[in-house]
Amino acid sequence: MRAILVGVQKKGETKSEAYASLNELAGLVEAVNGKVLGKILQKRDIPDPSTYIGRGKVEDLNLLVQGTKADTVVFDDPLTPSQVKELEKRLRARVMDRTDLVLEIFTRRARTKEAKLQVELAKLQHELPRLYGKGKALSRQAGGIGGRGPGEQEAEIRRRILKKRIHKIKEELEEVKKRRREQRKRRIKEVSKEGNFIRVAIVGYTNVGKSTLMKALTGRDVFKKDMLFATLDTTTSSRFVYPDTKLLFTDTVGFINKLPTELIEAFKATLEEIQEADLILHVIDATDPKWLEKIETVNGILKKLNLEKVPQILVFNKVDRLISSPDEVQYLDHSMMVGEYPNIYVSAERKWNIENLLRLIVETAKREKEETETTY
Ligand SMILES: Nc1nc2c(ncn2[C@@H]2O[C@H](COP(=O)(O)OP(=O)(O)OP(=O)(O)O)[C@@H](O)[C@H]2O)c(=O)[nH]1
Ligand SMILES: [Mg+2]
Repeated sequence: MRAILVGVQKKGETKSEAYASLNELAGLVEAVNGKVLGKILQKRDIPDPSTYIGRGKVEDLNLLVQGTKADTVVFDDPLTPSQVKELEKRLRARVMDRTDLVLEIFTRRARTKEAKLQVELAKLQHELPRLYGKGKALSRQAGGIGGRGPGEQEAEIRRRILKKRIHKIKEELEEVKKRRREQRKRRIKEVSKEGNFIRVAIVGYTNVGKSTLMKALTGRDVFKKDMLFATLDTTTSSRFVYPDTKLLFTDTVGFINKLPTELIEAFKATLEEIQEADLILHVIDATDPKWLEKIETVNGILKKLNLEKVPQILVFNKVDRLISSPDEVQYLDHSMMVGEYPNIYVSAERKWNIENLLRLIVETAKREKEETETTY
């Protein structure tokens, strides 16, 4: 993919915010091994109904596309099917939006049956409403006037097929959910025999080091890589902190800004695991200048999943890039204090401060438990 990126700076948005979003989009293009050849940003409050950006900007874009021999133009915001069609005609290149790109990455990364089903569901649910506009366009092409043209009939057939498949996948995912629930029940029954247990979900923006932290905490080698959305599957692993207290950790898929709703919906089966967690380890890349915005994005998605009430610990990771030894952690303390949750600095890769994190988890979970017990 040789891509040009297009973003729009909307009302109430600063130029640097709009550029940050475009830079992230560039990361998504690289995640499918694409190359970014140029970026265009337009200041605009209301999108043009037929081309999203203004007509003049489309001309600039066209020159850039032809000049760089780009084959794809990626828009940072959702486009309507007719906008895609119009833009493709004018630019003579493939046009896609952020959602298409994220779906593409997820499709490539999905390995297990469950992940594949969830991604397929998200794609179908993304496509379904788009078929409505398409039918009319196809009819006009075929010369149909009024009523239901041949294009619309074709779209209707496709819609019916999609709906059937969606239904089938949902049924299969229900089965998966049931199996997972039973697995969890069995697991909990097993561990409760051994004493106390605390369920901890590792959550955060993509590429912050969740899987690496999982490995540092439990020794379980889960797939980790310097790429967006390395993890699509939920894995649980455990570790004893005291002879009678076991921590159960769950590694999850990474979040991202403007994560398509279809994907959030589709991944609910996997993310159900977080629902039952006593505690969320919200992992943050301490070296990322945009860490505060990313905390907000993650919290926004947690809210959509009805998880905003689960207590958190904010884990600032990758501090080995900021300091040269774990002893210097004290110099970092309190500079990043945010909100009501406890904070801690760690390096998952170098295993710095992991023992303190374990202590903090136990303390926080205990305190939360006491608080809920006194409230009722
Ligand atoms: N320097 C440094 N790099 C780290 C640390 N923790 C993780 N990384 C690196 O960050 C990259 C992402 O790590 P992952 O553990 O895959 O991140 P993730 O949050 O699971 O990512 P997704 O599953 O893609 O959402 C990898 O290249 C890791 O080696 C750390 O403490 N220090
Ligand atoms: Mg991961």
